[in-house]
Amino acid sequence: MSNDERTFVMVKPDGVQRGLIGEITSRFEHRGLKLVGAKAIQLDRELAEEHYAEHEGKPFFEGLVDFITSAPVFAMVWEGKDATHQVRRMVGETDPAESPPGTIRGDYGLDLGRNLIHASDHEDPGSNEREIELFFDDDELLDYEQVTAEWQYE
Ligand code: IDP
Repeated sequence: MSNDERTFVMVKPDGVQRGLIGEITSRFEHRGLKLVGAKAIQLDRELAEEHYAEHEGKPFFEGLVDFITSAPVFAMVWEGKDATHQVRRMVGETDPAESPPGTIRGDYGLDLGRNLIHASDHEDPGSNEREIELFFDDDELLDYEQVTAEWQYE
């Protein structure tokens, strides 16, 4: 398994408004993942609808697009061993009420429609790369050595 898998993560408007960007980001830093891209952006409906295209037609779709475009989000790309799967484990279940304490949604959320964070789905192969491409240009992503790598990987 390579140590350079990249995954897409986004603090949603509720996380940004509640001042949780730092709390959430520090979890990925402390885990040893490498930050290779980050930006605060305001999503427009076109990008939001494309990002959530798989949910089009579902009863919550319009509300989800309204919510995700209602205020800025903080988009990131994290890199590391098994990054997509490991980040999803740290995020928890889709519904914060079902997410165990210790996960981001389980520690900071209570309601399905305000679950703080998006992360690429490890059960949907290629979703990480598709989402990174949708949100970031190539020249917004960094390529650098993490000086702690030899203390994190055998
Ligand atoms: P995920 O964010 O855990 O990957 P998905 O099933 O891909 O979950 O759903 C995308 C987002 O849509 C969820 O994070 C949540 O914000 C919203 N969502 C999903 N299911 C419902 C629902 O039944 N009611 C309201 N919002 C929902």
